[in-house]
Amino acid sequence: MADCIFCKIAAHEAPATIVHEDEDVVAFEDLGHRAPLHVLVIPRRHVASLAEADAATAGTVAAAAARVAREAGYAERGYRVVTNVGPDAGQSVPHLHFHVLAGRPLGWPPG
Ligand code: DGP
Repeated sequence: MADCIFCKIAAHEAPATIVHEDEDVVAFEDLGHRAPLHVLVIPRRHVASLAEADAATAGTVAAAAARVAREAGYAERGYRVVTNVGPDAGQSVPHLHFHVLAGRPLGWPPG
């Protein structure tokens, strides 16, 4: 999608610190860094949110999120994977992304 910042990151047309990429997904550090590990995992193909993703896309992104956490060393200690959908959840970028957060105790419920 032409004016989507995450599509541009996936196409290497905008800067990002990419920690993993393959033909289906790209994982890169979140600019906001809310935890020692804060990575966003996105599908390369533009999908606005989880509400519009098919099962294969959602599953591929979820599996990649777990892989990012595992490869960063948080499999035992734990981590959180969350995706915001729509305005009440605070979704600010309309391209499906799973946040992977780890490295500190994560409060529950989230704000
Ligand atoms: P959400 O609020 O769930 O839509 O999360 C969007 C996240 O995307 C937010 O934590 C900040 C991050 N973000 C927004 N623009 C950029 C960008 O250009 N580069 C990177 N690395 N992260 C971004």
